[in-house]
Amino acid sequence: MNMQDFRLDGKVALVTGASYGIGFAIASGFAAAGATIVFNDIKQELVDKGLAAYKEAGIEAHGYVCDVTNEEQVNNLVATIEKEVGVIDILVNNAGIIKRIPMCDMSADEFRQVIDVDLNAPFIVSKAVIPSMIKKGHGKIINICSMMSELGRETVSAYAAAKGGLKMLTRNICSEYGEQNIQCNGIGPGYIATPQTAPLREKQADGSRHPFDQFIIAKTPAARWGTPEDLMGPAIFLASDASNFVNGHVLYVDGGILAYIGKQP
Ligand code: NAP
Ligand code: GCO
Repeated sequence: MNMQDFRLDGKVALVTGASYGIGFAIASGFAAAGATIVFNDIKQELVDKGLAAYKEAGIEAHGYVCDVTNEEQVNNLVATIEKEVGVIDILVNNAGIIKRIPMCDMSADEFRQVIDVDLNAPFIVSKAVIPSMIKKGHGKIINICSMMSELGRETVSAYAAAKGGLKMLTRNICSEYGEQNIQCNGIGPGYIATPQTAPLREKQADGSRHPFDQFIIAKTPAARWGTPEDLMGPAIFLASDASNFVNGHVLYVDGGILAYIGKQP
């Protein structure tokens, strides 16, 4: 076993929607392992914020504005990265949104928006990077899935449909391109403290914990929310040569939620 296999030196990694949150942490972990970091976000203002945050962390990242649901923008992004930075060795489909609305109150348009960002976009971005990965002879794609790739919950019908679909897209990319030495795996984060989940952790007027916050602590054997940094090690593993025979797998990083039936009465 060569510990160098866990390193990412000389690799170019694109992490989508990585100005902050989970994407930022994963990209920072990749940088610590030696990779060159490229990220995009949907607005210039966010890209600027991201660039400043990477700089503060001592990382020289390349940031671009790109809406991952727009195929033309994505193709231009990938062509620009290849010209300005190099061929993408590692793609992390991280950009995502959630709408917490009971299904019968949700419009078809709102449902489609979630599917568009959380499922169609990983298809579009993966499709844009795979041809160059094939030419280069290797590639790593990591799709950021969810507990909702396995479980349902009130109010998240579109998100669960998209993340369940993303798990199957992961297996399909593995099936189609495994022979070309492309490994496509997923990471299924548990409940992670980021802006996306901030409304679920808001303190009550009397200063007590939000009931959802209490529910998650009780459902998680680790008895805490995850942090974006909890995802760094698993992401580095799946991006590195140490995982070259791991393909089509979803690695759940959830403090044990999926293993646990819940506290006995
Ligand atoms: P976040 O804090 O909301 O960050 C997501 C990023 O994606 C934001 O910068 C967002 O920009 C960007 N984005 C959204 N739509 C985009 C588009 N069309 N094109 C480009 N960028 C876009 O979310 P997070 O909590 O870090 O989550 C990251 C990923 O992990 C998501 O796929 C999420 O579903 C998944 N996840 C999160 C958790 C959790 O507990 N937090 C758990 C499991 C899975 P804006 O700020 O403009 O929206
Ligand atoms: C929710 C949460 C989840 C998490 C995460 C769980 O409303 O239930 O936001 O969807 O963000 O995806 O893995």
